[in-house]
Amino acid sequence: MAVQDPTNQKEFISALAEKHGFLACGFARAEKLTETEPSLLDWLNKGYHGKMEYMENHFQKRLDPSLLVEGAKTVICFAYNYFPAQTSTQIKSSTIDIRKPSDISTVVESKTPKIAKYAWGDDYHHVIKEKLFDMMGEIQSIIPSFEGRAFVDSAPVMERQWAEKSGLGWIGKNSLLLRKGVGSFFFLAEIICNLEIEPDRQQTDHCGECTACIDACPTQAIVQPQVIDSNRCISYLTIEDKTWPEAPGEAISEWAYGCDICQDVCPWNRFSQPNQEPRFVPRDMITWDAEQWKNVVCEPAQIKPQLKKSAMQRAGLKKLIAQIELALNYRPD
Ligand code: B12
Ligand code: SF4
Ligand code: SF4
Repeated sequence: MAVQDPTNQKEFISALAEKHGFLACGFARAEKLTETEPSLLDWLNKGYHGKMEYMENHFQKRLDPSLLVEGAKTVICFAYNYFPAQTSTQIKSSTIDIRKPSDISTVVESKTPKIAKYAWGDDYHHVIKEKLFDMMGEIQSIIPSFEGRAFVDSAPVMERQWAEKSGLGWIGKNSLLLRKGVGSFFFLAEIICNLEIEPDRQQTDHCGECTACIDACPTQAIVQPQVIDSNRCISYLTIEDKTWPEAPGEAISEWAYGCDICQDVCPWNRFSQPNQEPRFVPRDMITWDAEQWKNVVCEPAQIKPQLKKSAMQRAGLKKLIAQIELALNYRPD
């Protein structure tokens, strides 16, 4: 059968990815990430993972896909756009320069608590997992010997390293995967499988002399190019650190959940195009004014319908409300 020819398998899977709305798909050989081992160890030893203890687990599995999926030969990497249409309309219809730290957010969410764009719609874990499962079914029906597992932010997989290896883009100084002509507002996902498929070529780095993300980070969390100290990162504090903010909390920014600053300022994100995913249509709260947010602080139950199927549930209601209150009280120097 024609699809058993390696080149055709690649074309077939790439076409499936396109059909399911992925903006890109790339292939890497499922070998151990030997060159990443010392820097991962260093990152953990410095405590840059903060209280995310799960990052300390499965050290070898994190580096070696064959320990995660028996018989793994190829890591198929996917990128799925989440850049919201609202924001892009604002950019295109005005004189905003998204290389400046606060511009996108200023227009869309002026004086209101900010929420990272990745969380404006339904939880991506569910949306993308569903697509990966559908694709695996379709692959198996054409290639019966296919065996694999799907991942999206759900297991010890170094997703940006695999995406870089598979030619999807390069790891920028903000540590995120950037793609030429696209930017970084996309999720990463993988299928690790037993098919032997010709790997794609790794792309070159296109950050050049730019340091916009490092300069704009309000908490100096990008301690050196590509290295994030989570303890300082607003995204970590507002999503992952269950003990933050300690009462009485001190406002550090207007971000109530996540942080997009090191992406908003990146010149490559000028190329961002609105996503086409119906389930990523933003919740109403994205357009709430300060009064509506203040009402939520008084009556937290009001926000519950907005959190249905949302990734924001990860923070927990109590933490989220505390962060909304802090963000409302934030006064820049
Ligand atoms: C833990 C985690 C976080 C943590 C830590 C961030 C980080 N950069 O690691 C926190 C909570 C802070 C976080 C925040 C965000 N995250 Co996050 N996160 C993850 C997760 C689950 C694991 C990442 C990981 O393995 N980190 C561990 C460290 C060791 O990895 P590393 O950064 O690659 O570390 C390398 C460097 O430090 C370097 N290094 C170390 N020392 C040295 C020295 C030198 C000289 C050099 C050159 C390099 C170097 O080597 C290390 C190993 O390769 C991934 C999903 C996944 N499974 O991959 C999502 C993921 C990276 N996150 C994602 C997103 C969207 C975000 C946010 C944008 C969300 C938001 N808007 O708030 C922010 C962005 C913050 C930022 N600038 O990174 C997306 C990124 C998509 C993309 N286009 O890249 C991912 C891939 C999830 C997904 N499936 O889409 N995240
Ligand atoms: S997400 Fe925000 S706080 Fe974290 S590194 Fe980027 S700009 Fe800094
Ligand atoms: S802002 Fe500049 S340095 Fe940072 S990731 Fe984008 S291009 Fe690279």
